Amino acid sequence: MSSMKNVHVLPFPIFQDERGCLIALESNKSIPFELKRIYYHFGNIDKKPRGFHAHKQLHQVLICLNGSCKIKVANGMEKDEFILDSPMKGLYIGPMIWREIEYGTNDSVLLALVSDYYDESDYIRDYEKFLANCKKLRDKV
Ligand code: T46
Repeated sequence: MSSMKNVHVLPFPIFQDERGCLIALESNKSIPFELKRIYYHFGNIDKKPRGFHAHKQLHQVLICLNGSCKIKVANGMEKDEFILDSPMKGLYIGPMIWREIEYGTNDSVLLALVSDYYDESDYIRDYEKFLANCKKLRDKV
């Protein structure tokens, strides 16, 4: 369990019977925000890392539906990492968290449930800028 604010694992309730498993996720309930967008990563044959940015406002839940992914996170002070290797859990990542994604297998499918529409101006894609913004926020409080 991470102590980092704005990052935590969400274990999902599962309905399992002889037909297999079903997980149902709802906005503002199992997903801790109003859902506006979904996207997914797949077909990463060479397992090239993705991410390398933070979001100013966006909330996301990442779920690995197939294969496995390592999610590395940083908040400007601490770093942590999580393995997602089951559709039975998600990783919540809130605003101002740098994320880098490594793929354990080339058939990994990573689903993202997202709190807002795509907006490039919400991204911080430069790590030095990210660190400077984190410091500004810390100095404010
Ligand atoms: C994140 C990590 C985990 C769109 O047009 N709409 C979208 O909703 C998204 C997510 C992307 N795009 C376009 C923008 C780029 O031209 O798709 C292209 C690839 O996006 P990006 O380089 O941002 O992909 P990742 O894998 O580095 O980052 C994505 C998400 O953008 C990001 O929010 O947290 O996955």
